Amino acid sequence: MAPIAFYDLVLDTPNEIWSPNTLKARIALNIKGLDYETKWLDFFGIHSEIPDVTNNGKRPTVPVIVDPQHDDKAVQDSWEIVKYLDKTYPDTPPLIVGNNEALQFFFYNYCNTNILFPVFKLCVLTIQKRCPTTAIQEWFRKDREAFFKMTLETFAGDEQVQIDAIKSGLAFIHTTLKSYPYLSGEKVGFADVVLASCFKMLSALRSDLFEATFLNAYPDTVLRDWWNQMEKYTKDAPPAKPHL
Ligand SMILES: N[C@@H](CCC(=O)N[C@@H](CS)C(=O)NCC(=O)O)C(=O)O
Repeated sequence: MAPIAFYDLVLDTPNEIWSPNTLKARIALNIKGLDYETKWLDFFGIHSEIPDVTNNGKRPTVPVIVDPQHDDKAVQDSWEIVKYLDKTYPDTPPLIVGNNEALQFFFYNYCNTNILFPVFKLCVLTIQKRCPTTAIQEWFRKDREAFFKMTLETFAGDEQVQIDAIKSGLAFIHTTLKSYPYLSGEKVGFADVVLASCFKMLSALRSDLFEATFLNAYPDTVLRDWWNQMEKYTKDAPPAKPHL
């Protein structure tokens, strides 16, 4: 059977997994053990190719998946992709478990504001430098500076301020993981997918800050133990099934 086509965003290093939005869809595919093939696009490729894939008139972004098992259905947006995969592949591990869709959506938004936003500030200058061509570097700076209404350097701000913000955003996450193996309870769920995408982004783009900011944010192994369970889902294919 043809694999699901999964569109991801590349910087200057082929096959490098780093983007927090595409990671949410990738981690979901990996937890579910679904077969997929990554199609790497740079920022310009997103704008030239995705409109023809999605045909929905929306601003082109990744992740997008195209599912050949279901009439080549195209789904855009990580949250929509995870809901689609749960519904379409009910025999795979569900990520929005039971009747908790709104709670998972709450955590997704919590994490975007309190963890991903400061992580993005720590990474933004690296992303800009590592866009694969000078033209894309210039476009990225212009586009984001117009959006944030300030220079990227001003937006990035003081690293310690971002690290402190992440630590405070992690407080109740840490409390939760002291009592449960996953943020979603006994089994991995979408909240874990969302947080893991932030961990992976920082470890890929700012490995110099990763341990101190996330793994050693608290003087115990709670966050490290959780990451040890999650990291295997951030790779380019589902983890190998154990031989029985
Ligand atoms: N809410 C969307 C956000 C997607 C998004 O912003 N993706 C970025 C890559 S990380 C993108 O495609 N940007 C294209 C652009 O900036 O023009 C999701 O979760 O899928």
